[in-house]
Amino acid sequence: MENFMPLICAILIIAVVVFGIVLFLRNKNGKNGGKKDFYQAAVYQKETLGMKLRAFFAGKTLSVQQYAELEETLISCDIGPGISRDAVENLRKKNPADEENAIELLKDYLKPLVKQETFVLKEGCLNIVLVLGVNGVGKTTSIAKIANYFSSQGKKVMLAAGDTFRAAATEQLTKWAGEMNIPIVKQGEGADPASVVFDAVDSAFAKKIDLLIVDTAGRLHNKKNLMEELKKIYRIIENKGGCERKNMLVIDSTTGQNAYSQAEAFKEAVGVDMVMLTKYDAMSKGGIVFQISHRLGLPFSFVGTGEKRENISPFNTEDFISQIFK
Ligand SMILES: Nc1nc2c(ncn2[C@@H]2O[C@H](COP(=O)(O)OP(=O)(O)OP(=O)(O)O)[C@@H](O)[C@H]2O)c(=O)[nH]1
Ligand SMILES: [Mg+2]
Repeated sequence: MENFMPLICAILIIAVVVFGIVLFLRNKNGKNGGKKDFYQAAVYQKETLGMKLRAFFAGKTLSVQQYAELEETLISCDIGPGISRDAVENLRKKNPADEENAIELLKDYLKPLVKQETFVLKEGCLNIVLVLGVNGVGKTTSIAKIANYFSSQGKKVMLAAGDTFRAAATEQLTKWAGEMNIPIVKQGEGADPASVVFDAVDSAFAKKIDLLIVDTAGRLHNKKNLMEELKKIYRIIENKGGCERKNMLVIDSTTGQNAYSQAEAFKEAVGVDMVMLTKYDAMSKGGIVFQISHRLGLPFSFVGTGEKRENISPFNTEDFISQIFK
């Protein structure tokens, strides 16, 4: 037995080292090999702005230093340096009695910065919504949600598969259309999206559709290509008519500062008339909404709160503010 002791010790040491390496790699990459799924990500960000602020105040009246820290806290929630500075300056002047009072004052200050605009269909004519957004934000899913929202109100809805860059994109939209039993206009992978949209608008007029929703690619070979393609699609919609045309930008609420740059880029390229905020389920982030709405002047129209087609509501600023300060 004694002869085997060094061997047993060596095996034990190797086992401990291998176990340690495996644990380290799992922690570093996450269980899915680096891909954090949405709900995992949500767990990491469970703390709402309200919770952060209550912990921060904890019964104190604030010193100059603490007002500066409060500003940092707001910035860390993606509310942006300019808005955060002004909000804290306003709060300092009002000299809140306690943390709940401070939170109410902050809410009152921030509420008017977020524009809400309900999207209402014009009656008896063709409304066209062109859906914009970078890849993965939830464009295709949001299209299914909006389609379901209006078709369950008895409106005639049609989809256009304008993302011809990925084969799976058209398949995904076709699946949604099939489930909802609504028509879709599509062509093969690699087809010219402008041509898909051209056909779709003609077909929508012929079928007396109330709402045509156009899916677009979120990524092409580069950003310039994407924006040029969107401009081309936009021009077709503009030329062919429709009584109401809206460019709807989709923003993922789990994204921070980058979402602002996305909004700026799409606004500059083709204009943005309304925004849909997605993945707002189980999430408390979304501070970027203040910057997008206030600095770029864009109104929010819908909020997506899950992966099912029923998971959509008209955006409501009051609810949004209550949610993030919960
Ligand atoms: N939890 C949650 N997931 C969502 C929501 N909206 C979309 N998703 C999910 O986000 C992922 C990407 O959604 P897509 O609709 O394919 O996004 P996309 O913008 O069309 O992506 P590309 O076509 O690649 O540009 C999918 O797994 C959706 O189920 C939402 O409101 N909540
Ligand atoms: Mg898509």
